[in-house]
Amino acid sequence: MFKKVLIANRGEIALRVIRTCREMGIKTVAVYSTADRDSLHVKFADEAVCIGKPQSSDSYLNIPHLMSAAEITNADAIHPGYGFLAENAKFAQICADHQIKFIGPTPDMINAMGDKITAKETMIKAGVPVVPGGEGLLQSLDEANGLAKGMGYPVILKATAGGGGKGMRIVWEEAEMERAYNTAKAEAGAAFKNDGIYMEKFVEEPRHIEIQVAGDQYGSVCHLSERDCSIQRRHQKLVEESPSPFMTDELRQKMGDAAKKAAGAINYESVGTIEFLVDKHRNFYFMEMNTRIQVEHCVTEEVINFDLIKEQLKIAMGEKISGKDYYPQGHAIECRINAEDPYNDFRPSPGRISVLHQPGGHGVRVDSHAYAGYVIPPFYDSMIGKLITIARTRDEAIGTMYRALSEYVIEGIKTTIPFHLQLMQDERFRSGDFNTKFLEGFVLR
Ligand code: MV4
Repeated sequence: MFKKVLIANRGEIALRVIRTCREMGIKTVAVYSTADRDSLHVKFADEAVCIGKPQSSDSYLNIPHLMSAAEITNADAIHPGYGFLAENAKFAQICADHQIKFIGPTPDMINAMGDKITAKETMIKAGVPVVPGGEGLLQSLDEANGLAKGMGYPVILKATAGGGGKGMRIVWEEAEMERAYNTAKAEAGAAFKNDGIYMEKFVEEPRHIEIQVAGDQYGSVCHLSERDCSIQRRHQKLVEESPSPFMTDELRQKMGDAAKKAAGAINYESVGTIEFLVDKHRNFYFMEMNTRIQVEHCVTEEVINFDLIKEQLKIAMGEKISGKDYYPQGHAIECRINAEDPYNDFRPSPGRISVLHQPGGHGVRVDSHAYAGYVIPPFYDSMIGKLITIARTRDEAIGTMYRALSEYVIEGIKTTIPFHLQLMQDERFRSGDFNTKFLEGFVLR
């Protein structure tokens, strides 16, 4: 049993972890940069340690500072949240070397999924469907041209060290290949210090549907159904929901089985997510695995009535999972409330929240670290909260969301609320007929 957990993160996820720890009788240590002195996670934790200057590299990404904070507070575990060091195998290893439990998978598991070609090879061996493509790294432009001719255009070039859309290039015809090959390689090299790229057939107008999984230290894995994350803009998710409006019982069974095979192939420990591309014929393909708790975990919590952070802590403490799968009851939708101007290309809008009224009532959950008077610093991501609604049906969850959004008052900064209000009234969104290209044609009025 953990006595004290240090949360190596900030914002709503730090608060989210503190909440569950308090419910479980576990003491918490918040860490904060000088820009986050007045943040709620600092106020709500049992202890708080300043770990440096505002820049993430001086604070939330600074491993020596974090380890010192854990040592002086005598923490026996570290929760990394999402982002920052959550998928950093070196950090997980350093925690292990200091007899501090990293609340997440082992460094080996992080590495196995961090390199996309390795992950794909592991999935092929495990019998998980992957997008057809070349085997391994591309060695030359000639090889790329030959491979693309063989499978037919369009194709996509991806960085093996990438993920989340960084360093990707879609190639529609051979004339574009040389440029795409060179820029993808250069971008990957600059962003990840690894310029390895690989090729896949480009799946057109796919949905992004991911399966939540959990595995324990004894080899059991289960799935906790899906989330539809197709409403994205420049690889930033804006809305997530569970169940997916595109899901059928048969597809859920197949994708759930594939997700368990994927996690089982690396003996996965902790909660994690298998991301799939799903085409219009309901063919699905492994895309990547997220070896962390995700922003959108709340929609799953609401439809399976289950605290995923508690589960993650219990697994880290060596508890067994039941091994049974979980299926959604009702429908949950999450809107990300960002300090961004949706009328101005979603430009960040940091600053002071002068007036705040958060919605409540039946079927409404707000996960946010915002309060009236809080100053959103410009140094970190712009998400200031998540609004989640839960109802019996998708239509009702959308209705509750529209009502809750219209009660939400945030003054002093621009937010994504007007975008979500329009989306909830959009006929195509309401019909469930959308894919990852949906927002390209969406005009805010
Ligand atoms: C693809 C694809 C189509 N075909 N791979 C984007 C993020 C990264 N994880 C992989 N991504 C994609 N990979 C093949 N073979 C389309 C995307 C993609 C995408 C995927 C999910 C959600 C939004 C997206 C937006 C653009 C492209």
